[in-house]
Amino acid sequence: MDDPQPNQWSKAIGAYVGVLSTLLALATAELLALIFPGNPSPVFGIAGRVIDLTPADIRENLITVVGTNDKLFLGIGIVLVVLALGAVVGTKFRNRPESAWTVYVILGLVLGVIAAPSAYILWSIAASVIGGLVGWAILVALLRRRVDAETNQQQPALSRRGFLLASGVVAVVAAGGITTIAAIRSSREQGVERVRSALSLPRPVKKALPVPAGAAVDVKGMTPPVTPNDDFYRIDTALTPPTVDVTNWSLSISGKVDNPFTLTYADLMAMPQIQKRVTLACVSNPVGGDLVGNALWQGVPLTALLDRAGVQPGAQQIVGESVDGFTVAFPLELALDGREPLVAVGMNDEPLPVLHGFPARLVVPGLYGYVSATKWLSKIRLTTMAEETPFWVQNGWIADGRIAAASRIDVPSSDAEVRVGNVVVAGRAWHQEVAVGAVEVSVDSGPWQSTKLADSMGIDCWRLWSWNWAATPGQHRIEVRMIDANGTVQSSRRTDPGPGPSSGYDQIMIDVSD
Ligand SMILES: Nc1nc2c(c(=O)[nH]1)N[C@H]1C(S)=C(S)[C@@H](COP(=O)(O)O)O[C@H]1N2
Ligand SMILES: [Mo]
Repeated sequence: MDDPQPNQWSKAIGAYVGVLSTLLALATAELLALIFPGNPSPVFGIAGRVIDLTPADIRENLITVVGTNDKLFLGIGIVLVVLALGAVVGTKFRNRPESAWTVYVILGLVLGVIAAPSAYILWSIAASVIGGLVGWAILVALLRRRVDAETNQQQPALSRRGFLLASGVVAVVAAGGITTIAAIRSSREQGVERVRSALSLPRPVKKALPVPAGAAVDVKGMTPPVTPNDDFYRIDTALTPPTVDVTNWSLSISGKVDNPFTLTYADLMAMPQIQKRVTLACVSNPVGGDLVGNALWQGVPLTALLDRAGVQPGAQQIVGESVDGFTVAFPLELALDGREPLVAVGMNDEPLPVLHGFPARLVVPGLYGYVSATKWLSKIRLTTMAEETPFWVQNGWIADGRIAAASRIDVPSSDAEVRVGNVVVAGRAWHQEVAVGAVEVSVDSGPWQSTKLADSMGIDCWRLWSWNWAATPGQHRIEVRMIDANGTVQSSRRTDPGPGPSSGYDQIMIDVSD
């Protein structure tokens, strides 16, 4: 085989150096982002915009998508795109790297603007442009050319050895920088976790009733009445959960109020707190899905904050904004109809876990998370409907976020080995606002049969149910449906989530052996 053409070699070297230069540019910008106000990370910022701008046809799955480790792939994808751009720039400018500076500055500017968290655009631009200039300096240092005095021809300023050595050093520095960034990020997370675990919740002025012993269904594999924090589903747009320093955190109440005010964490902790057990659900939960959890929340009643602020007559909705700029909104009247929304600081007798919104979040009984449950809460605003459209509604989800009637089968799981005879079928049902009236099951499209409801934990919570099935050999299909306290049967129309909640009966297929 012949040697590759010299020109192809120089292209490959240009691409390689271009990749190295953008890797170091990104590492520099990310490192600066850790120090700069607002922590304007280019990679996480761009990922946030990608999530915001995802087109309508994939929008339906958006909430669940960002709830999984697809976020990691999004981050890696963004880095790869930037490195690919670097390869192109390195190839194009391999013989005149000095003049590439405009490209690096423009790329830095564009990235900085796109990635900017709302209030920190200048810091974001500064981080990306400085990163870009460092990348350019690397390109120049490695690809610089000089004119040979004897032949009067251009040739690389670095010897082959010098080039290998220098590019090796750059690669090591970039790898070291990225490791450092990861280490700083994780130590920040641990720092917040240390602060959080040292905190304790004040004694509530009103405690929730204890969970009745009969609220559980005692069968192997069945969901407990209250979801432990580690098992509670997590859905949000945050690539990494915001790490909030409680000594600097504050919560402001503003907009159409007479007396806008701001609370520190200490202020909030000093206010009378109550406990409430509430089932939180995600609108993108498919039929039979797991994006629902029941916890004991502790916090300050939202109405206490509204009373202190003095809501003006023109106010129509409550907007909750997080430290990372995510917003939800729900009608003011739903906060005032007695359902007792909370600014929650505690979850199952612990300070709110970081993943679930530390230091404070909104919890509004009966409303889906996407319209109500702002985690890492920093601002509450009273506005008119026209003034502000919340995040998920901008993304096509319906504005009415009341939780629909739903039921599901938890056991047996579809892959369970089931023998002929008595089999316990059990699950959960919920219809906050109205309450569960009855749960029925049907085997192989046979008649609907009543199940036994476990004790209620209150209308804001799901209710467990169970049914003794005399299982016969063969394959069977079991369906479940809920009838609410008003006698309304849950909708049987099968729909997927988006732009509203899913509907239809959950079912399992079971193979029963002799
Ligand atoms: N800051 C912030 N809060 C948020 C979200 C988010 O993306 N960012 N997602 C909401 C959605 S869609 C749901 S269903 C709930 C989920 O809360 P959890 O993760 O504690 O279960 O949080 C809500 N609060
Ligand atoms: Mo959600």
